[in-house]
Amino acid sequence: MKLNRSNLDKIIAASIPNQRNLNAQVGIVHLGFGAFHRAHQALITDVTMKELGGDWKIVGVNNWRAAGKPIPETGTEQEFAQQDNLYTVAVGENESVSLEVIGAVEEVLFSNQVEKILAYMTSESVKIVSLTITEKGYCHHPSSGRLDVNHPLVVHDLANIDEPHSAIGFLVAALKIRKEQGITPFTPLTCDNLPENGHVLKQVVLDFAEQLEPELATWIRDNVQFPCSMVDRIVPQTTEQDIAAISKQLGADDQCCVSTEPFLQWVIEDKFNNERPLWEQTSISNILLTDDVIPFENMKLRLLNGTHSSIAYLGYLAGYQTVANTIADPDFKTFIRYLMDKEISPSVHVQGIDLEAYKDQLIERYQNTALQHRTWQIAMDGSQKLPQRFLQTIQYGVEHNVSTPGLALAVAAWMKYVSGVDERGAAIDVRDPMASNFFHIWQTHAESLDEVVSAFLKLDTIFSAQLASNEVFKQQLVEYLDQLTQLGVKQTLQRFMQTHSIQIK
Ligand code: NAI
Ligand code: CS2
Repeated sequence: MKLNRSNLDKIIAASIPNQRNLNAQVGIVHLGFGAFHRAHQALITDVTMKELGGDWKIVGVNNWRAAGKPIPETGTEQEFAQQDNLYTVAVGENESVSLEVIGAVEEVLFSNQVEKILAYMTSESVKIVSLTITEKGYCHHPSSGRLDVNHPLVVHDLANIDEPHSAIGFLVAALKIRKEQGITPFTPLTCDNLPENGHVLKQVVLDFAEQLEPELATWIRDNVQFPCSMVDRIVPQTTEQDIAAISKQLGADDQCCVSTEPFLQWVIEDKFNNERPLWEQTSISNILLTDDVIPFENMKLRLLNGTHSSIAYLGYLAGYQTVANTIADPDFKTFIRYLMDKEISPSVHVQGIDLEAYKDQLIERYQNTALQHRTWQIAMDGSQKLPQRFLQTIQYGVEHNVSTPGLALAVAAWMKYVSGVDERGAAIDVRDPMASNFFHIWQTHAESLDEVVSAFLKLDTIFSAQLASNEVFKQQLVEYLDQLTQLGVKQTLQRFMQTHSIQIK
């Protein structure tokens, strides 16, 4: 039996949509209709319509062209259509899994269906265009936050604004039409893991518009709000095993399901051009509208994502395939908690949060065996992630006399990881827009780790000038890279904890 509208009444193993969300009108376009959006914003909006009503159905767009993937013959977009745009969110905690069938989606489009996408994005009924396009989707330089005007997608879209390939191109093309037709702008709402994500999105949109049509840039600057938001829910890429297990539990075939954890959090800057769903008035807790998201972003990007990436690089190199497997190793669990307590927490200043309880909960979340969250998946796109996950915390430490050798070890593990060879000599499938740069560095300087580190520190889209010229940081990188190469991860961690008198828990 297929999951679709005609079979909904046969589904007994899950909560199912009601007529309010099934029959609502479109109010949101989402660019980057991936696993996270389906388990977080789309689910929250689904509950909002179920409980409070409102026309907030979602049109999802998968920017496969921008992602460098061929347009698939089959895949999410077509399989959504075959399921009447219904899908299941499986919420798992260790042995227990509960299912929610989501009815918030109107349709899912390929990114080459430009006319249809722009028709939705320029419709007065669409009040929000949200994004989860991955850090690399912003076509920006992570160290400066400015648009990379030489990015192939940006070059294409500036010359073909009526046929955009990038998410930024789609946003500017749609805002241009809304300006010309006197239609109130939508609110671009970024839900990506970037510090001050709304400010980053505004900057790259303005940089793009300035290149295209300066008066459009002025109009956007004066009329369009770009709220920041902090988003949190661990949502691994869906595997074939997930699809089989969820379909079996559901009692219907669902090719578009996702698996996630019970925890979710969404902190949103209350700065919208237009109406929005009343997400914070639903039965879902941990949704906050506020004037200042940045302290919450710093807390999450540094304490969760900083330790997530540490687990990813150190865990993968040590041979651990998942977060849960890695954190089950006492050496790793102790090191990760040390990072949280001694190196990252001093840079986190957020009101109204019990940070000790938050960190305890993070460790529990990592231990959740219901999620097969691969270290390989988290390890991807490090060139876009390192600044906000490691480097800004290290920079804070330099400025505030907080020693961060553990984070330097994590950066060294990243450098080792992107060499493309693990400590057993096996090849690593490195996914990163700058992967070729990293391979070139290792091929050119493999004889001298000092030269490898110096070459990496010259990558100014990743490392700020201050950090690149910090001799203590550089020496730490050379020392740990040498230890990782000579001793492997486990012994390096054990030596680190002996040196710093850290008791294994
Ligand atoms: P995913 O791989 O399932 O989906 C990524 C989406 O981004 C796809 O629709 C893809 O077409 C699009 N995309 C990829 N590269 C692009 C580009 N260069 N330009 C435009 N679109 C592009 O990944 P998932 O899990 O949905 O995560 C997406 C983002 O959501 C993450 O990068 C992160 O910023 C944020 N996020 C993810 C969480 C998670 O646990 N998965 C949790 C919190 C935030
Ligand atoms: C992960 C994040 O893949 C990654 O980089 O660290 O997607 C992480 O799962 C989320 O930020 C959790 O909210």
